[in-house]
Amino acid sequence: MKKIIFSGMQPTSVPQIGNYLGAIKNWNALQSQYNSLYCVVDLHAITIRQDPNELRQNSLNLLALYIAAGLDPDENIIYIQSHYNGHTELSWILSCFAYMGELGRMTQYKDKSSKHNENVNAGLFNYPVLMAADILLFGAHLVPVGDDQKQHLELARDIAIRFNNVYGDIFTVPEAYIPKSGARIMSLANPEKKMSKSDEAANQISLLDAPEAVMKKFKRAVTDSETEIRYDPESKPGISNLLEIYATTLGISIDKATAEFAGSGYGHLKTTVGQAVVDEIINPIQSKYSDLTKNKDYLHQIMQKNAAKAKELGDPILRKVKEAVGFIVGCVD
Ligand code: ATP
Ligand code: LTN
Repeated sequence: MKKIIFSGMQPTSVPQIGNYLGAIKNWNALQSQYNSLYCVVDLHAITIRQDPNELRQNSLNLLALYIAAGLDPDENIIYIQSHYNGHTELSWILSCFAYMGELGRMTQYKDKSSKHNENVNAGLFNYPVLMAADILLFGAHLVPVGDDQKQHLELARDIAIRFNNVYGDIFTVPEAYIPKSGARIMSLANPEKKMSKSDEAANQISLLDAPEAVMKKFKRAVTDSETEIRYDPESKPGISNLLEIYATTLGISIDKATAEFAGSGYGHLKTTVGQAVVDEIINPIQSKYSDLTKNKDYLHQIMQKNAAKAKELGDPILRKVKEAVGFIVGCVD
C-alpha cells in the first residue's frame, strides 16, 4: 500500500511562483510514489472576506491550474474542500482538542488578524484546526508545504498525538515535507517579505502573468547597492531570492546557480532568472491552462468524481473518531 499525501492551497487569488516552487512542484515530484489528495481549500479562504462570484471562479481556476501544473487528475484526488463535509465535521471535533493558547500563538493568525483588523473572526483563529482536520481525516503520512506552514503542521501533529493519547491509535501522525530550496520565496519588490498571492500584483509573479510582464517584474526586482552575486539571505536578500528562484526552477543547487553567475552583473542575473521562470514554469502551465478552463464539463466531472473518492477515504476514519469520542453511530446512516 502506498503512503498518503494531503496538501492544499487557498483559492484566494491566482497562485504565484512561490506557491509553485514551495508546494506544487513537490506535489508533482511526489505524486507517483504516494496516494495523494490535493485540495482547493475554499473553506479556509472565507476566513478573509471573499466576493462570492470571485471565490467560485478562483476555486474552479485553481483546480484547472493544479492539472495544468502537472498533477494527474486520474492518479490523484484533486477536489474542492467544501464538496466533502467530513472536513467541517472533523474540524469541530478537533476544536475540542485544541487549546486557545496554542492557536493564539500561530504566526499566520497574528499576521492575518493585524492585516484584517476589521474582521478578526473565530474562523481565522480556528483556521489551523480545520487544516489539522484536512490532514488527519485521510490518515495522511506526508504534507508537502512551504516554510510558512511548518507551525500549522506541528500543531496538527500535537492534536493527533493528544487525541491518540486519550482514545488509542486513531490518527496517523503526519510529517511535513518542506523543500530545501524554494520553501520561502520572497517578494521581488520587498525581499524581506514572503511572496503572497493576495499581495499587490507588482510584488508577485502570478502563474498567469503574461511572459512580458514576468520579465518586466524581474527587471525591476529590488537588489542592493553592491555588485557581487553571492547567496547570503541576511545581508543580500534580493540577490539571494533571485538565486533561490533560479536554482529551484531548474532543480540545481544554490552553489551551482551562484557559480553560473560568477562575474556577471545584476542585470544579467535578473533577465536570466526571469527567462528561466518563463520557460520552465509560466509557458508550460499557461499552454495547458487555457484549454482546461474552456472545458467546464471536464472540470465538473473531476470535481464530482474526486469528491466521492475523498469521501470514500475519509468516512471510515471519521466514523472511528465519532465512535471513539462516544457518539451513537450506525443507527441513522
Ligand atoms: P495568501 O496570500 O492567500 O495567504 P499564499 O500565497 O500565502 O496565499 P497559500 O494558499 O497560503 O498561499 O499557500 C499555498 C502553499 O504555498 C502552501 O504550501 C504554502 O506554504 C506555499 N507558499 C505560499 N507562499 C510561498 C512562498 N512565498 N514561497 C514558498 N512557498 C509558499
Ligand atoms: N493553510 C494552508 C492551506 C492548507 C493546507 C491544508 C496545506 C489548508 N489545509 C492541509 C496542507 C495541508 C496554506 O497554505 N495557507
